[in-house]
Amino acid sequence: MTTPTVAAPRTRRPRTPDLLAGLAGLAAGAVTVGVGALVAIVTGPSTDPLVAVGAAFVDATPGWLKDAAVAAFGTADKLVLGVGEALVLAALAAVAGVAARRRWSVGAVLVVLLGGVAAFAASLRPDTGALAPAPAVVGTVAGLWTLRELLRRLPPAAPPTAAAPGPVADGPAPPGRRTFLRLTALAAAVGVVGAVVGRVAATGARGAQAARAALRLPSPARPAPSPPSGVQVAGVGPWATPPADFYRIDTALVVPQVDPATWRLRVHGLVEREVELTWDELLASDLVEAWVTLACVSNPVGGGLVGNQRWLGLPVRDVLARAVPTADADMVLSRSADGFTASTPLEALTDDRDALLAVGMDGAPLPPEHGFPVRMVVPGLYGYVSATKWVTELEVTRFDRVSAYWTQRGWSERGPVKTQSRIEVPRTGATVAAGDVVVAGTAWAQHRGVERVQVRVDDGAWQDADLAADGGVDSWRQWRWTWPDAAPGDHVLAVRAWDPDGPQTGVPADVVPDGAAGYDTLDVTVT
Ligand SMILES: Nc1nc2c(c(=O)[nH]1)N[C@H]1C(S)=C(S)[C@@H](COP(=O)(O)O)O[C@H]1N2
Ligand SMILES: [Mo]
Repeated sequence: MTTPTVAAPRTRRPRTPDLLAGLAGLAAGAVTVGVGALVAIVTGPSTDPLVAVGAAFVDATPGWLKDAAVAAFGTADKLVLGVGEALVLAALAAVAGVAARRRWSVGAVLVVLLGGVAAFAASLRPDTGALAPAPAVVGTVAGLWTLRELLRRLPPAAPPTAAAPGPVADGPAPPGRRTFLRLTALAAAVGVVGAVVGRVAATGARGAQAARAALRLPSPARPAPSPPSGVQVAGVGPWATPPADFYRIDTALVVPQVDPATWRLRVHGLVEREVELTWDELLASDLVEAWVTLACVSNPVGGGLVGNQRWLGLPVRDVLARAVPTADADMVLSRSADGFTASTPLEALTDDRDALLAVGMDGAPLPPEHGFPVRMVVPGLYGYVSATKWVTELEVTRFDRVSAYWTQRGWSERGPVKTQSRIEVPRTGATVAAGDVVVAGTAWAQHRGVERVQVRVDDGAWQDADLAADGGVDSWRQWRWTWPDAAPGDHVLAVRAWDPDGPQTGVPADVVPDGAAGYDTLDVTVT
């Protein structure tokens, strides 16, 4: 049975009720999110429905997409994810409102499904307990109730007439409609305030933060040598990266809050005896300090996902020596409070390099986003296979038994840092005056050492640059070269660094699966 439409006059169907129902859906969605965030103050930041769904999305993201996100948005990738998630949720909430107006059960099922996804995502987080689904469940109930109450107050549609189609266009809104809009705005406001208060309370001045503020780190048994004068070349970025400018890369949508008072490091697996280390025991041990340059495997040639700092911590080999790895072990899988894992060759943690369970950065406790209270730092390896932040567990194991977070997503299981160099002076696209031109930058070959840096102009021969003072084999090294008699015109400069094995490769490689390669180049105009 079909309705004959051919002969029907062109009357417009009243759209307004759908629009208003969509608004009601949006407001109810805001209430769901806000109430969820408030409940998450009690149950923990990673149980917040938005955070939990975002985290599940991050974990399900294939390596190439993560790589593309970091390439496109750098360290703003989390913000972009949050905004995208909010837009998708808003659209679904509006659809649920419209559906519920026509058939309550359809709208309600959609809302419950969304809530169910969030509850499930929260229960999957490794750092949440039995109450993990609570914020999503309570938020969903509050959202459903809001939607129902708002839809009950939906003003009746103005009857369409053929002569003047559509509802009242101008003049004051009828009282029913005004009340509805006010209530909808109120619900939306409650939701937004709840979300903001919840988020601030969950990540703000809580246990870990307060503990950090009250902390004083012990002095190292072996302090780092102060860097020799002359490590810094004028115009090049700071040799010691200020913590506030230090790149941040991790999968955590909210910074894990780990209270040192309850922190434990569990060392287990292929060991003769399991070891459990408390914060007090860690601080009472002989701590050492070392300058180490940390680099991200996602750093493109010439990029900024690399930084150098002075770390304070306990050598990992001291902890492993207490546990005594068995002869068949070849890897340590470190695990963080929020479930991230990294696979580090056992050898890199037991040889004489300064592989640390770090508690300090730049003479202060680790900033929360850089792993407070304890993280790993291993010279010579990319962060994704070594630098676990908020670390709570070391499982001594074998590469052929388990694989770590990024290895499961297509990245190499081992990640030695590739020798690299970049040009920082002059800036990209710069115009310089003909004559002698200073070219300068940074090079790194952690734990092997930069032995030489060379610069090439166009297709000319490689020229040796001057190396700045050496701050240690695990730190990057700055360099400077004077380009004699630069001639007017457009030129391309390239740089390459040498480690003890020879020059870095000039063959370009993508960041996947084990780090970018190729020469950093600079287009410059000489006038
Ligand atoms: N818990 C945790 N630790 C982590 C990561 C992570 O996602 N979670 N990312 C690693 C990666 S890929 C890098 S490059 C370094 C970055 O450390 P930073 O943010 O202190 O610079 O942390 C490593 N440690
Ligand atoms: Mo990384």
